[in-house]
Amino acid sequence: MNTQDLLNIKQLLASKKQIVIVPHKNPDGDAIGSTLGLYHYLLKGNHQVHVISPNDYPNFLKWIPGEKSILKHDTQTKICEALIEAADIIFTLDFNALHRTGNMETALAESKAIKIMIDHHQAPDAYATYVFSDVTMSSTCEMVYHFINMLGDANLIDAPIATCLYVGIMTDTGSFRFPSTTNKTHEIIAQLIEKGANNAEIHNRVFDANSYQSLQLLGCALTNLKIIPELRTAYITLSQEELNRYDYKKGDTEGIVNYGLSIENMILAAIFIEDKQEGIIKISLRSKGHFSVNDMARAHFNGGGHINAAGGKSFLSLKDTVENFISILPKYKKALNNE
Ligand SMILES: [Mn+2]
Repeated sequence: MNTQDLLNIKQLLASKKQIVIVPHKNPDGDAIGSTLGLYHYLLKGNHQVHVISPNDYPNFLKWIPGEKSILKHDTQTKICEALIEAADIIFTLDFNALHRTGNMETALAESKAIKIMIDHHQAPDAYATYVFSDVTMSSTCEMVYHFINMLGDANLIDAPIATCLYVGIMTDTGSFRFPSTTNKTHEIIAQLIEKGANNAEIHNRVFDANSYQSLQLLGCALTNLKIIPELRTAYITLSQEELNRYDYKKGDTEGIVNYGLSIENMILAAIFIEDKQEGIIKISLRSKGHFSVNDMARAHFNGGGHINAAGGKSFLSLKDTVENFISILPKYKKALNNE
């Protein structure tokens, strides 16, 4: 984002505006944290601000300051579409292609509002007037921190904003351990604690929110885990029947894919989750080092993401999806063994 863009945005925000902030569908900690962090900041500018999520999000995020004000497009479609149509400015956070908002795509595309993208995924689409895109950033929350700073408003960051931004940096960096975590990330985290983010409490609220059933589901996933040692790959499957058996709730499978990578020598981990309602297999891919699951997801699984974390989907059955995955792995043998 260049100086002229920043000046324009500053000018734009100098008078009262109707603003809508949108995260991607199935929002995670970074999507909810960044939209709410920006929400609290913009409210200080006397604007009318609404966060509109395409759909619901996991319970472990349902305590973040301002969370109760989030509107959900899938259940509150009319009011959400009216707000989108009336908006002067629409911020899109933690995604860079409008189809990532599911059924909100058309309303967003048709809106005449000035669009501002803040995002750290690869290959942004060209729908926004102003684009703050940086794939080296740990999280969109880290970028919102920079955005507020670049507008000269670091002094406006208070405890609610700090708490929101802390959540997304923490969840997108695997609690500050992924390679995207830099010294700058830690400096920002130090600032956020200084401004009032209660780090110990935030970790407890996000990570110690398991239900008995969700731990049983984790047990089932770990029982299903398979490894292919010569291809340094681990994968997990969860069928719809298994999800039902353990009373699956949104968020219960969050992070399970990472267990595969915790096995010695593994470079690639995948989880395949059957979703009978949508008629797809949801796929999450994780990797270590230079092996790009973003490339793999784009080439084979209708998805994408980052080098070490990506997602996709398959329209085959669960069994056929796994067979397909196993059949393409040998192509990557050299890359997997070079790590
Ligand atoms: Mn993110």
